[in-house]
Amino acid sequence: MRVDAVTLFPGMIDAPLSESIVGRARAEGFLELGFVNPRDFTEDRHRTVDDKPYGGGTGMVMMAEPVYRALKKVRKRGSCVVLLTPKGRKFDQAAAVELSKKKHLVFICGHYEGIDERVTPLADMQLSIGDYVLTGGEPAAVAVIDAVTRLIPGVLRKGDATVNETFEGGLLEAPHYTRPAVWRGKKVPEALLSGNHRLIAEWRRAQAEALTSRARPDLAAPKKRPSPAKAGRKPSPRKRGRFSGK
Ligand code: 6GU
Repeated sequence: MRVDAVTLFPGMIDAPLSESIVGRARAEGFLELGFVNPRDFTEDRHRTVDDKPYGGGTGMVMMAEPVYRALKKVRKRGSCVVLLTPKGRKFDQAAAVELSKKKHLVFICGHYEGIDERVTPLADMQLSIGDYVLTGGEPAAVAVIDAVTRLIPGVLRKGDATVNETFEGGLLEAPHYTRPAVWRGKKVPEALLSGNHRLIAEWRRAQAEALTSRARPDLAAPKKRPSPAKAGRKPSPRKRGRFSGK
């Protein structure tokens, strides 16, 4: 797969994606990652890429023309252009699977307060990695490219399997353990030491279900609309999840 990133800060993407499994995928040619910098498509002496927002307000806005020219340089027929923005559709495993089937992805990374709105129609899709604000789209591009790369056939070796993992089948993964069998008085669950593969599979399934309903009730519950009688009521405390501050 070919991926290009339109970014003012290529190092923010290149460096983290040079390590570990994605670094190896690049070295072995499963992923070709390129960068194009809007600053290289400016014509003024200061190589200006941003300007003050019309209508006033804080921060700077990335200018449309340098981004447009950078995109034009890398976009081909069949490219899928993804704009990274907190206003986008929430990135999840299903989106990663969808993107992993494309031949060429182009990520546009905004910085400062965002990009001139007139470039948004150039994108086929807008993605956000969650409900929080980053300094720019680059860390989001890293997350998305990482999640997509590991789905490219051949990138993961046997033993790094993508089956039975978290979010496949809508469940979190059962906990993992490795040697020693007793560590500082804490034992590995009996079922995992049994050597009985059916028992182990059943234990993992039960753990995954229990963990998911505790930690992520939103994943566990088949999406149900509240009955009219319950509408507007708070969920019972137990259903609010383990990271809800309780
Ligand atoms: Cl894609 N960009 C920025 N700037 N912030 C984000 C984001 C993207 N996703 C979540 N927060």
